[in-house]
Amino acid sequence: MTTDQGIGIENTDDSLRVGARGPTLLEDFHFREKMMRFDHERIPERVVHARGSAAHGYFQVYESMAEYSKARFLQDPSVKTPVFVRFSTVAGSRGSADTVRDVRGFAVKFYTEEGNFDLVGNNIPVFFIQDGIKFPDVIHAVKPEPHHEMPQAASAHDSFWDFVSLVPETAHMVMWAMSDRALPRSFRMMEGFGVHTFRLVNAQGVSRFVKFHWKPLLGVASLVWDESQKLAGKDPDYHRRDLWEAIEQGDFPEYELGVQIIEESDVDKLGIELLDPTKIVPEELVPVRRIGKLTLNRNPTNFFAETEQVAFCVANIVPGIDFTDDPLMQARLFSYLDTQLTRLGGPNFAEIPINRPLAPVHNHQQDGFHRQTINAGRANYHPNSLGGGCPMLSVGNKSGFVHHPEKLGGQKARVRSESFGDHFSQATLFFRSLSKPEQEHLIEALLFELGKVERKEIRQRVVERILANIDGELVTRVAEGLGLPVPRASVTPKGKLEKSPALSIENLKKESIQTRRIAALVADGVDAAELASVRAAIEKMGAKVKVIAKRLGTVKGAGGQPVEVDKSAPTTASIEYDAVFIPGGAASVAALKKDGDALHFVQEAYRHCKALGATKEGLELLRAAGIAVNAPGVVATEAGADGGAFISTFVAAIAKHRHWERADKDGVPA
Ligand code: HDD
Repeated sequence: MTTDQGIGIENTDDSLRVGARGPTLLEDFHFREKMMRFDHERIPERVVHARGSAAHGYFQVYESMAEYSKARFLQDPSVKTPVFVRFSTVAGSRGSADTVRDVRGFAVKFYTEEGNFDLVGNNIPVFFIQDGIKFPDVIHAVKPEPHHEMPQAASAHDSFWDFVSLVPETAHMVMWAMSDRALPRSFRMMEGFGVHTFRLVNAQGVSRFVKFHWKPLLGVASLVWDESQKLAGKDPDYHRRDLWEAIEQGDFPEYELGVQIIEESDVDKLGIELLDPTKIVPEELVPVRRIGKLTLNRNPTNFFAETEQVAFCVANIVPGIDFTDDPLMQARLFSYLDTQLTRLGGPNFAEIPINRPLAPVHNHQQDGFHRQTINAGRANYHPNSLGGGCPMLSVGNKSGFVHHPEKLGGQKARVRSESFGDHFSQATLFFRSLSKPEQEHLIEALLFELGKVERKEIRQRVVERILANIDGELVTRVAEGLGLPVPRASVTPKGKLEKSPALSIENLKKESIQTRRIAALVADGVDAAELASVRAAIEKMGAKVKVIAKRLGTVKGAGGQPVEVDKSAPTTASIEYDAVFIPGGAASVAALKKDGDALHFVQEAYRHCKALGATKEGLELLRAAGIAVNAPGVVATEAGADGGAFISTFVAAIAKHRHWERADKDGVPA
């Protein structure tokens, strides 16, 4: 151990003092340095997306994209481009819970040979507003209210809904934010979107419009609201832990990069304003082509140095990709650079290790707080002869960034194009594309959020001015649920599609149980052989089984053999698992039936529509919990698992993720 000056430290536990009980000496340079450093450990958190978790990995393109883009990292399938990816919530502060209802950030920094490319996206493909000049307004409205700094990490309050009710361009994103998309099961199981329309530009200078997508290979899955709220208390780090553990266990999260490429000449035919970030291009109109894969395979070494200090910037771009005139994007080009000055304390943040490009940096930038580079020589200007003209412009080797020479003309004015005027048709498309259970969840979310709004006129305005323009059933159910008069719906869907199946999570599931967590409830007397065989079969398919008992240590199997316990009941809960298994064993099940925690565990899992499996006496625990053993997603067999269809049926039930069709779930308490 040394001081910051490299001087060896022989004692760091006692300050330097006069006599064993006397005062501390000012001379104690080690104490002063240690305390000074501690006193200044905090930096301002991000003004949005303060809470995040990140991982290292790499990106590989499947085949050369030279036809569309000259970006070097999109040319050669054998090249692995290093990446750093940060996932985040938007509204909460650094210490808030992971599972709140919110948009999730999905920011990817590609360290390409040609410099850094940052794709700073979200898990929702549209945004609340059309012009970045309104960003401070929407964020002020959604963040805790200024007079009492409440509520934390939640949109269920007056100022957010006041804003929504007065700004109809929020309608589409509000539908997404109230849907299950805002409650991801895991960062590994959510889509990502670049949101804006970008350009891809090839070596011939031909530009095409592009929308970027991230498609998780594990499929898309969400939590339910009751579960999310409980998780926020039981494990506020639920998503962070999930990402960390998956990578530690070698279950590397993977996402395919998708592109929707649109020829400039096809824009009019498409009939969608590509510069409006409140609009999607439905995948049914322009298919998503999967062009490469992102793999996250290494956890950060130090949270602060990497996850906290990483600075993403929409303006970090490489030749072959370019911006558009989307007014939200244009504002972002400024904001991300600017915000780091306060957050990272000066203009040299690109020199922090996590932000440094792998590509060499040569320019005349100099000085400023925290400068690391030691510029050599006398010439810190261009052009110069004293430095031999260095650094040379990137002209000869064609690697210099040349902005796409878009032709522009017009009058200077603060105006919004009429083509940005349709605020509701895609909100309607989104709602109508959801499955019935997803629609139910969305309605329940609105009843929760608006139910928390104190001012009646705000609730009424949201219903009348926003929801009434989206869907008749939606506005009726919400108005009735809030005890408000039902306004007449006035819905005029304009798009080419009635529905876009790609918008429904139900269509984005993967028939796999890979990385799912299954709880096995046991007590002394458990049928250990049965537990072991079911566990082995499930784990062979990539899921993880955790044995849960009242206490840590071991329980006695029916034949006397010890069974290792992974988690004690007080330290865990059903909400941390995707499914529950109750093995037989008369004494074990008799004990569980008398155990309130065990009954609550299965009832809660049932209410959250998770798969439940039980064999032999295990069925009695279900019955004691008031659960029908033939309910959807309940896989129960009086016989043992061996030789029967139990395993395959249970695995299929887990792969379905949730069994929304359980009509009687309200009859089971939890
Ligand atoms: Fe933003 C952070 C995503 C609109 C201004 N934003 C931030 C992060 C993500 C996004 C993922 C966290 C990056 C990280 O992990 O460090 N933001 C989006 C998306 C938007 C969007 C997908 C709409 C398409 N943002 C947006 C606008 C503005 C900003 C319109 C301002 C004009 N965003 C910021 C910021 C942040 C930020 C204030 C805070 C911390 C940071 O940049 O580094 O500059």
